[in-house]
Amino acid sequence: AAMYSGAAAGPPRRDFISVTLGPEDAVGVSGYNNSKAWRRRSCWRKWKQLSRLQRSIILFLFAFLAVCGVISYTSMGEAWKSITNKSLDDQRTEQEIRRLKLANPAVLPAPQKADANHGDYPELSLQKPPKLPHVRRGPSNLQIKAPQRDMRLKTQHNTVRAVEELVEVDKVEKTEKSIISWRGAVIEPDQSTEPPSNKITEPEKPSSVEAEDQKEPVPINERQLAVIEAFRHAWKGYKDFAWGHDELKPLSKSYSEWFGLGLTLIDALDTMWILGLKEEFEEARKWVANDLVFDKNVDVNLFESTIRILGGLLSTYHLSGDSLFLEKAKDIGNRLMPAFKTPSKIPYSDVNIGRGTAHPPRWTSDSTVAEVTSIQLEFRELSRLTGDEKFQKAVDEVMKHVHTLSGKNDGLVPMFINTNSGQFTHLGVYTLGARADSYYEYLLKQWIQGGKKENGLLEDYMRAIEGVKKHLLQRSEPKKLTFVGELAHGHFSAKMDHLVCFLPGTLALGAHNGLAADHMKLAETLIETCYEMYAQVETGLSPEIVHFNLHAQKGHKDVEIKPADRHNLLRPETVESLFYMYRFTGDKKYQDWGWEILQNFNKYTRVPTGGYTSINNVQSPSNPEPRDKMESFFLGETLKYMFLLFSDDIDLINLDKYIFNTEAHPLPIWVPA
Ligand code: DMJ
Repeated sequence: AAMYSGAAAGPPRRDFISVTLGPEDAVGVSGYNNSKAWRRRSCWRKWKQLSRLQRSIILFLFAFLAVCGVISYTSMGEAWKSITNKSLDDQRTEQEIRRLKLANPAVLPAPQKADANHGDYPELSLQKPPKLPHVRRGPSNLQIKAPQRDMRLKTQHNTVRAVEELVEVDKVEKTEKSIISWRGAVIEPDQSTEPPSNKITEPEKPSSVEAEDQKEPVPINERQLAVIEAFRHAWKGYKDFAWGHDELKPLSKSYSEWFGLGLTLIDALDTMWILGLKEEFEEARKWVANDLVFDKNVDVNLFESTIRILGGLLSTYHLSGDSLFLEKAKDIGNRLMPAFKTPSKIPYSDVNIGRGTAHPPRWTSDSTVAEVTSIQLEFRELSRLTGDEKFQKAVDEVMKHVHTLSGKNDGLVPMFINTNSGQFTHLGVYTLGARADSYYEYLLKQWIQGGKKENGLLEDYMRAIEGVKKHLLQRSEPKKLTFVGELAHGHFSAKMDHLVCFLPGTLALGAHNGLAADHMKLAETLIETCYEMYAQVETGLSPEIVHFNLHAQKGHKDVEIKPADRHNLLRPETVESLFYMYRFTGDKKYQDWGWEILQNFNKYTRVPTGGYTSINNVQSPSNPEPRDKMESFFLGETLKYMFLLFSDDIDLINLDKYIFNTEAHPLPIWVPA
């Protein structure tokens, strides 16, 4: 404005009137009293002083500004409206998030925790699903991701984005959930469509000792107490009348000798350990320490002394950890070795453990097939414990030799083998009973003992079971019980030894170890038959041998008994199989059947003054004709399997850690290197 002052000196021009307003303004400033009337008047005067052109321009400018104002008002109103609506939406979204959070509280951790431990929650589960073998199924996987979801909600101010992320996370979770169930369907072994017979599983590591130690002890139940009572009663008879001798004669209150090695006492050692009979065990241990001497001029049967004495000492060593039993096992093992000095390396049946000489029975140079092929578990274990491979070498050679022999019928073996030629003799007769039984049992059990690697053994076992199915299975009348008969030169005989009742248990053990599922089916059928061999008899006790009726006859049951076969020796095979069946199926009927059998032993074979006795006539409840002998396997096997059958503790001799020898002595399954 000061620049224009010089211009005011020229001719007066209306355009410069505004410049002359300065003094007025100055006056006005000095006399400023903020009066509205004064300002109105002054403005109007000034307006009047403007030219028409000036007034038109100003009016035009005002009109233009007014139009602009209206336009911008409209667009700002829209913007405002949208802002207002958006915040309402946001409020709803937050409610939705809260609702979602509450709907799934189990998988969401406490929010503070998520914030506080931001770094503790791994990112990987969202990005990378874990690899298949380590998949933890179901909620545990979701638990790992849940904190991220919550964390994001807490740390994001933009709720819209939070919702987007929530949807994304849910999508990932849904995908992962379905992946998990899909994986489950594929990897579940029981849903496998692969034929189980082709499945040779990797060696399983037995569960750790520490895990067992941490376990709560499972209390002993009523039925187990009844077994303990029965054992004590049997032991009382042995202690009172047969201490240190082979077998109790409970009626004559005396004893019988077979090898003169305290057979019952050694056979019963691990049973006492398992039943928790500490006092009795300690007393028996003292006898072993002070009185058990193998340096004796006595002939022993290789098989019987291996399964009862060597097997009993080895298992007691494993259970108790007491090296006394290992020393004794080494001693008897060494003394039995001369049996293998034969032209064929198929061992002789008898050994003089004092002289170190061996020989076949007087009437033949044959050995029994079951005998020479059922000493392997024990000798192999002795090698493992002593580091001396001679024991294992000797018995492995027998198995390898038998594996290659001709004379088998679809895996079924004859009953005799010659110690000179090494060939089977008496060809053409096939049974799963006496003289062949434990050959089949030990094929499977050696395979398991050695960590399921010796495929020759498995091959022979699988082939033999096919042979049983093809040649020896028939169904009886009227109950259509499946039984295992015998084959003699092409003729089927409906005869079945009680000894064959080991088979359901062995089949079940094989199925448990990954073999064909139809083996388990067969086991279930056969154990029913074995039970009927007791249930259909007047005393509820099985005879030594039964014949099954193949044709229905009025008034006849499935089971027929010949006078020469109606004795019962307190044998274990049926209770043994009941034990396996109960362990693998959990079906209580097997326990109930075993309970019936125990009660019938108590009713017909218990001798009041101590001990139990074999009987001559299972068909006569009024006079079962006691035989006056308690076999060592009644304490070594029958009562042990009863006790285990009634137990619900699968770690009481865990079948994935131990393998029972044919005299019920548990030996460890070798842990794979
Ligand atoms: C036991 O010595 C063994 O179980 C053997 O395998 C067969 N005979 C008796 C029991 O019956």
